[in-house]
Amino acid sequence: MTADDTRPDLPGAPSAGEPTVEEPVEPRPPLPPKPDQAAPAPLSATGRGPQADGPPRAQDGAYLTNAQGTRLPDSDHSLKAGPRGPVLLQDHHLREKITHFDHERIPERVVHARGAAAHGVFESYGAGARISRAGFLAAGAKTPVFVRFSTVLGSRGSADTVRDTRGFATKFYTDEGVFDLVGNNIPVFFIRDAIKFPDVVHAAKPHPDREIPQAQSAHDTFWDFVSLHTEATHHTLWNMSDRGIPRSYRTMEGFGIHTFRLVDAEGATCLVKWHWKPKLGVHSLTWDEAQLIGGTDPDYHRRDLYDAIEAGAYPQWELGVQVMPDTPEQTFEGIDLLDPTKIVPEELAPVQALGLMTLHANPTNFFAEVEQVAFHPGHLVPGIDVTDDPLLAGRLFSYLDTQITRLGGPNFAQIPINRTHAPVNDMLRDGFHQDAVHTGVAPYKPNSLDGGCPFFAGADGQALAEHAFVEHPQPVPESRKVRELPASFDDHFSQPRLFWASMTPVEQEHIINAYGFELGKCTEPAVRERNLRVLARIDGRLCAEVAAALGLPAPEGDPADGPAEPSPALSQLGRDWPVAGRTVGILTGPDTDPADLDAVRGAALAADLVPLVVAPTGGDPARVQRSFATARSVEFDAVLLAGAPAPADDAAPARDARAAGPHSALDPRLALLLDETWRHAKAIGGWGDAREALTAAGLPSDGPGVVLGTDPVQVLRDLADLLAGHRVWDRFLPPAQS
Ligand code: HDE
Repeated sequence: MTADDTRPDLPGAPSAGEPTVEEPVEPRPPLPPKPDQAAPAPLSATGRGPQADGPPRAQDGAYLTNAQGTRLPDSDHSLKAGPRGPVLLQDHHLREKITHFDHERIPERVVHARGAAAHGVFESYGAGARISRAGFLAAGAKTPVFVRFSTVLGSRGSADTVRDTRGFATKFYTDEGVFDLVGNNIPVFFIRDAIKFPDVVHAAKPHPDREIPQAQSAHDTFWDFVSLHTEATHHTLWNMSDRGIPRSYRTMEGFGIHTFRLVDAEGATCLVKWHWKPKLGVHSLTWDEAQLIGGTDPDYHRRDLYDAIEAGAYPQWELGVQVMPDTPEQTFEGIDLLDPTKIVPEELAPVQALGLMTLHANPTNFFAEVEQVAFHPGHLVPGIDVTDDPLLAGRLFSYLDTQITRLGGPNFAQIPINRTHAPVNDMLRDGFHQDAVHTGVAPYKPNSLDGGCPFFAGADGQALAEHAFVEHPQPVPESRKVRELPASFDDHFSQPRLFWASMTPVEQEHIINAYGFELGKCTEPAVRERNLRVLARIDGRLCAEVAAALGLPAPEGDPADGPAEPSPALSQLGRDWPVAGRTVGILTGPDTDPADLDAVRGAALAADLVPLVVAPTGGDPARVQRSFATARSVEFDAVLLAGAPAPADDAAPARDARAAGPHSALDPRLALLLDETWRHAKAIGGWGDAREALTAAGLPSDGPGVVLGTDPVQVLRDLADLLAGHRVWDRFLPPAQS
């Protein structure tokens, strides 16, 4: 007998000498497709080890393995002493699987936790080469980009359509290194000194005792802070405007906020403010829509971006700059360019286009790319430099610092999504998550042991220095150490007045309602009253109407504050925009003529609209995309009544009490859909019995933004014309004016 013969049999294993019975061999399923190893992951020369130049090995081969590459026959049962026995500590696979799972989450971003992102390309027009030596601004240069959009206040799982500022952060993988343009969709900020950032964020985040409300500014601590710290007034006013509730990430402007300094090949400088201008125009939701969507589709903006890219409707923005002379005062037309609570009106310095960005690919893996991307305003390239804006100075510290906690150490630049496309030869060594296998013995300078390598740019002649980042030798003002801001920063109200004066009556109405709602949610009387005093300094009517909504007396304004010159560029109304990618709900009934439906669908697709056909109970998915049970008006930018209204069906559940009662001739869900479409000022078209349907829904068939006709294709064309203005703004006016 050998030693092995004394060993007890393992459960399930054949005993020695016992004949083994071959399991019947089932035909092997086809192997899963291999991931495309040539996928465009940014490459790095940081590491020179065996796996340096590619994404970390993952999902290689057809078989399930553990983290060390050993194949596994079972990952569904832990190792036990018998089927009903205790689990054995020696189950190293169980321990690896559970341990890894336990550590899957990383800390969410302290702000901007909720976001969505996409890959794309930036194509330079060449105009920027006149003011900056940045290579990616040269004529014809094409630079890969990754853009992350975000809300600011909410946690990772919060709703997309909350009233908030949106982040608009772009990583340019240029040949000269990474350039990050970390901007927002609002061109000013709450504070002007980074030392106040923890204060404003603590005030705006949920209350520390119960951790509510989520992703909202409508609570006491936020309004307490902004009323006491009135430099926040301008940003707050933008938040209360329609800019706080964008229709889509695709229809948002982006702003770098701070003034940056561009440096050309000869060393000449100018001061600029960055702008992203969406090709689809700047559009917003209505507040009612935003709230409905928050419930029906909290992922609305994320879905909208991904769906558009999947459908080939690639969103585009032009990158532009307002160019101002780099004078010793760093002011322009009396505006302090170092003050991030101020804009430069476009009428004073027009935005000049430098290139076009197209987002054309969705992320492959949300965590690897969207969650791990690390932006930093200090990621600059030659030709782009910072100014002494004190808010920007703090950001230059904060973004690097935060990644060390969030991404677990100082080597986050090696994570594939963060890797530069330029060769890296740094002297940064070791640390958590070090992927590179550095060679050589002398990661210090000067050295002789590694032959003096790597060399400084310029050591080899002027040509090398051309691609080096050299800080512009900006003179530093002679002064003394103080904890102060310049007196020019003291003006907190001239630009809020300018913004208010630039809004159309509809936009002003929305702002009044937003303040009424937000301050109405505050429970501290002193907070409401103090905010009314702030509003009085912007505009008497704004203050009076918000006070009326709160049932409070309106305080007097400051007579020293006169009216402001409007900047028409700030209004979102009054222009026509491309309708590509906008959705049209086509509401059908049992008697809808299929030929009409085909014609109108074809015409919609030809106009680059997205037609979504709604039938009472759904149908063939190739022809019908929604049923009355799954459709909600907020999904559509406009609706068409394709002839026959669907009659009320006793069996159909009324989803909304308002819709059920008076409109009994219509299916209550259809009546609700029409009612919301009307309330949200969206265009309505129709033919055949559409007029009766509208009447049955209690809506005026001859009201603004309603197009009825006999030719379905012509009706669609008229509808598209209305859509170009985004909404039927007249519907928001009081009845006498509409
Ligand atoms: Fe940020 N900000 N911020 N911020 N910010 C962050 O960095 C910070 C500010 C902006 O999609 C954090 O990686 C300070 C202005 C965007 O990953 C953090 C100050 C503007 C994003 C941080 C500001 C922004 C962030 C959190 C005041 C518009 C999301 C996680 C001095 C120009 C980037 C992170 C993404 C993210 C700090 C003010 C835009 C903590 C200290 C002004 C778009 O580092």
